[in-house]
Amino acid sequence: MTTLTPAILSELEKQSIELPSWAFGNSGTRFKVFGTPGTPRDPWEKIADAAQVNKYTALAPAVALHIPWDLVDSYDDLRKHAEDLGVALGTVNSNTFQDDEYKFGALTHEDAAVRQKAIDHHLACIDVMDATGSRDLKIWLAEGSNYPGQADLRGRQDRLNESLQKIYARLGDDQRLVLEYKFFEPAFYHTDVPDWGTSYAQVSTLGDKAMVCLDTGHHAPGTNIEFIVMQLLRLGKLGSFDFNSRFYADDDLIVGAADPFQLFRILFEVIRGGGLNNPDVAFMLDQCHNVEDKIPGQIRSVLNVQEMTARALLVDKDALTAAQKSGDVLAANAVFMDAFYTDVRPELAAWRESRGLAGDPMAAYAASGYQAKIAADRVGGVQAGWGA
Ligand code: PSV
Ligand code: MN
Ligand code: MN
Repeated sequence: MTTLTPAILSELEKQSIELPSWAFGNSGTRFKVFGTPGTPRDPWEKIADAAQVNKYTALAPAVALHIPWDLVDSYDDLRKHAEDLGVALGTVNSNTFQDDEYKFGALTHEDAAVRQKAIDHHLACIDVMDATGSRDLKIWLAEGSNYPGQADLRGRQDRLNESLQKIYARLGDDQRLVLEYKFFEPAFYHTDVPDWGTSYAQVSTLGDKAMVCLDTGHHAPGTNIEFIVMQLLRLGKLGSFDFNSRFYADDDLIVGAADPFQLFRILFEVIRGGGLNNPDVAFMLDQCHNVEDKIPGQIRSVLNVQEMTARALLVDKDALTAAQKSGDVLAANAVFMDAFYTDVRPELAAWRESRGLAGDPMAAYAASGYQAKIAADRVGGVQAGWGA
């Protein structure tokens, strides 16, 4: 039985998901970082590995950078290297969470000199974007406090806004700033951008080129994330996603692994709100692969997004609307669940083959020998980790 219509397949064909360069480095928890043979030693090798994901899936044509983890002498050369491998350089992520000066904040710090250092880092990131051709500067701030009374909550919001204004003013006409929120960690009492409302309040004062970034792992357990997706799309301020999944906190596990139904619900609202293949909404992964191989971990991730997008596109919208309008609760729910429970994997495999791709990208990558080759070639040097 064919369920994926030509219209659905054409939507899926346009789908693109940006990969984070740091997913290819070693990562772990604060207890242990496990290395894997063949882990990239520099940004050039991270991009080469990311290109493998695109080669087997045709889903991941761009790689996001994290500065300074991905520091190189020439971003023009890095851009050419990526293009030679069939991918582009994407979002540039700033990093103001690893310097001692930022212990009590960066863009919100009491000391103007520290704030200026953090602003200058963002301006340097925009210089990188000019060279790489990247559109988006993604800002996630590790700022906040641990104890009630420790910080002037309101003063920090005001300083944050002043700092963001200065960064925003440096953006080119075709560049954007996306502000990512996270409700806790590394600060545990308050975080300066804890939720979508704060991010929205901040970016709304900046202008049209400032949007909200929604990381699916950055909410309190039980939060209805698809509602936030709906609201931000409704407000025209959903700039990007950091996709991952989690069981407890900011676990950064493979997207769709912990809760495929949540991924389905999110993608349904993306589609409902006109966000699918909308250039204003960037789809990105933000994941770590602590115990599994990184390249197949990323292949699995983009396939999970594709699969749940296909299922969300299957929802019979006319039947759903009719049931909603007539107040038929169970019929509406049944329409929704019918789509979610449809196994689209065989059809997606056949469709991939019809486009010259492997039906099973995981198996094709495993059979390619690439993993053994990088394990043999990349001996010596320092393996890149989360943070290098
Ligand atoms: C913070 O938890 C975050 O989600 C931000 O996007 C960082 O840039 C990223 O993780 C680093 O992995
Ligand atoms: Mn993130
Ligand atoms: Mn995170």
